[in-house]
Amino acid sequence: MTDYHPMWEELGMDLETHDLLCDALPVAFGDTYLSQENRPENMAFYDFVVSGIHGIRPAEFIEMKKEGRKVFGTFCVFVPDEVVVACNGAVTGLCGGSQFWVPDGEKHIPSDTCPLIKASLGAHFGKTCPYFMVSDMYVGETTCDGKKKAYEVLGADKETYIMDMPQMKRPCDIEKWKEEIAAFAAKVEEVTGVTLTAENLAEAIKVINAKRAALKRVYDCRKADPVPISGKDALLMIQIAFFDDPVRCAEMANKLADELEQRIADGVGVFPAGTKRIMVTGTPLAIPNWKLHHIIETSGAVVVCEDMCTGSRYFENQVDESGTMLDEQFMALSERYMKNNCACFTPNPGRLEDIVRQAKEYNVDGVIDCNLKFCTLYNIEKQSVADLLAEEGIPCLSLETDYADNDAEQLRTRIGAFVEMLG
Ligand code: BJ8
Repeated sequence: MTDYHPMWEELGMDLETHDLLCDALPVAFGDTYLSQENRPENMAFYDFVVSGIHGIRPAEFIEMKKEGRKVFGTFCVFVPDEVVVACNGAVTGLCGGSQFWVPDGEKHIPSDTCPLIKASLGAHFGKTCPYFMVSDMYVGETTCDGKKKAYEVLGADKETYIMDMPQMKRPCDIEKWKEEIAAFAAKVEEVTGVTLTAENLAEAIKVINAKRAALKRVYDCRKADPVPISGKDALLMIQIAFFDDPVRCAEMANKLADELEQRIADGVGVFPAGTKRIMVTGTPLAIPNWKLHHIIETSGAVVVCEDMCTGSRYFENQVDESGTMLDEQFMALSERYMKNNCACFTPNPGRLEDIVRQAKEYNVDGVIDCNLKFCTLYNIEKQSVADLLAEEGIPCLSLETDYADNDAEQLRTRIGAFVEMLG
C-alpha cells in the first residue's frame, strides 16, 4: 500500500491528528461492512476506494492540478457539476460525516449547529481532510441558515463562492437559478481559464446524466425481493459518487448493476425474501456516516431506498440534452436542479410526494425519518412527513441523532421495536 504521508505533508495537513483518523476508519469499516455476507463482487471497487480514501483520489486531484486543472469543493447537490466538468475542472463533495471532525468545528461555530456543518468546518480548520486541502476553492449555497453563515467562516480562510439559492419554486425562481448558474459559469471560466461553450457543456451534461442513469440502475435493483444488495452497500456507492471521477463512477455503478440484475434473475439476495423493507428519509448521510443503516440492517430489516441527497435525490431527474445554446442549457440545468425537494424550500410538497411515490415504488414496509440534531429544516418537516405517511397507512418512525455513538443502543432499541411492529 502506497504511503501517502509525503503527499499529505505537502498539502499542509496535520499528520499526527490525521493518523488517528486513518487508524480508526478501517476498524469502523471492517465492523460495519466487511462483516456482511454474500456481498456483490463488484463492491470490491468501493472497498478498495475506502481502503485508500484519503490517498487514491486526492493523489488523482493533485495530478490534475499539475496539468493546470482546478478542483472545486462543494457541499450541496444544487451545485451543477456539469459546469465545472465542461471547463475541465473536477468536483469533490466535502460534507463531513464523522464525529472525528466535530470538536475542531466547534472551535469556530457554536456547538448547537448541525454536526454535518461542524464536521465540515472541523475538517477544514483541523487540516485533517485532504479533499479540503486539495480544493482550489469552495462552492457554497444559500440553503440552510447554518450553512450560509458557516460559508462566511470558511470564506475568511479560503476562497468560497456562494450560489444564491431561491427558497421557492415559482417560474421566477427557476429563472433566478438559471441566472445563478450563468454567474457561477463565469466564475468557473475565470478560475479554470477555460471558456464554456455550448459544445463542452453539452458533453458534460451527457457525462453527468450517464452517471445519474447508472446510479439509478443500481437503485432500481433494490426494488426486488429478495433485495440483491444491502442498504449499506448502496449507500457507500452513493457516498463515493460525490468525489469520484464521474465517468469511472458510471462505469463502476453499471458493472454493479449488471451483477445485481443477474442476481435478481437468479433469485439471489443478501437478506431472505420477505425481510422487512425500510426507506430512510431526512438529512444526508455523508461518508463515513453509516450508523443508521448499520443499526437497521442488524435489527432484522433491510434499507431499500434513501429519499435524501445521499440517495435518490442525487440521481433522479435528468438534464434535458436538447439545448444547443448556453442560454437553453442553463435553463435545462436550472429546471433539473430545481426539482430537488430539499427542506430549504417553502412550501415543500414535492418532498412529501417523493416519499410516498418511492415508498410504493420500492414496496417498503416502513419509513424511518432521521434528522441530524439542530437541523431545523428537516426537523420541522418531520410532522408533515409523519402525518402524510399515517394517511397513506405506511408506518413511520421519526428519529433524531448526531455523529456520536452514545445513542446507538437507544436507536437500536427504538428501531428494533419498530421492525418488530412491522410484523
Ligand atoms: S439539497 S439537504 S445537500 S442543503 S442537515 S447542513 S440542511 S442544518 S445538508 Fe443539504 Fe443541499 Fe438540502 Fe441536500 Fe443544513 Fe440541515 Fe445540516 Fe443540511
